[in-house]
Amino acid sequence: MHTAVRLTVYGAAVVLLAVGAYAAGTSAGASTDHLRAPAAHAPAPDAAADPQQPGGLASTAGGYTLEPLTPVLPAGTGAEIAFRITGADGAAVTDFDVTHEKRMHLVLLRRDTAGFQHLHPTMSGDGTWRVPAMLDGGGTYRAFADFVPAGGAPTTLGVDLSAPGPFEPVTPQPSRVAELPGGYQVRLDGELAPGATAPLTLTVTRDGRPVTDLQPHLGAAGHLVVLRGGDLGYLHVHPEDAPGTGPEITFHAEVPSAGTYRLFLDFRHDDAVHTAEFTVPAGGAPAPDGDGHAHDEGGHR
Ligand SMILES: [Cu+2]
Repeated sequence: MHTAVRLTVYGAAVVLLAVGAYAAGTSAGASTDHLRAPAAHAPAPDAAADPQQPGGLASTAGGYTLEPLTPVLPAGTGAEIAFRITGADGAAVTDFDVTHEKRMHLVLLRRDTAGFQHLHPTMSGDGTWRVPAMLDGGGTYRAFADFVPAGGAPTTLGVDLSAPGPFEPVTPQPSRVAELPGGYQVRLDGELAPGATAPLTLTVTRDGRPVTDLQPHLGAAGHLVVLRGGDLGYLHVHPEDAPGTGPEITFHAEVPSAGTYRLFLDFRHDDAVHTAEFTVPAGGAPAPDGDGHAHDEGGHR
């Protein structure tokens, strides 16, 4: 609890510093768009009391440390990620609670948010977790370990991993409709509002028809990971009610600040896991009211 508050205050200070530096450097030509950003971040004291702050920004929190054993990985297939979670005494932790059907969830993606993977490592007796991964090119990757130490609080720690070689950076544009292999389409409805809990509804169709036989995945109808653009702050999202079978999956999401968020939905259908990704702004100018044309490209603010 104390750690979370401290991190929050520190995060707010960094944001203010960054905004101050930016304003100083561009004061002559600053547009109102840029001036709006500091206002959106103003209620930092309230946010400090909000327990739902992004995780994964630090490799150490609450006395636990994510220690990568493979800080450099080969690009392509054949990579194996290995890591340990150590406690305050430096020893590897070996006792974890099961959450969402697993003792460890590892989310991996490149720093530019390409190549999202949600993996489930296995632990050997000495507390070393290992999992094969496929890195689609070189670059800096972010790995998030999402776990609950036995009897402890849900914890998300993050580290950077590197892969040698070139890559083509992606710059995701706002997008609420994901087209997937196999004829799947997933549409995201709902708005992210800084500091407020908002329902998000994801609707799955295949070849234009609603999918009504989704299979349970990690004990739910789907699993959603939300990351803040820019720093990849990792947000916990809570699914609504009991697992359904589609076509709609509803989550409650709360984002701590204005900005652009990346959302990754894993769902299971036809005995395979599919991933749909979205890019959604929060705060700032109100979006033009959606009347079903969420995927056209007129989303400039
Ligand atoms: Cu998982």
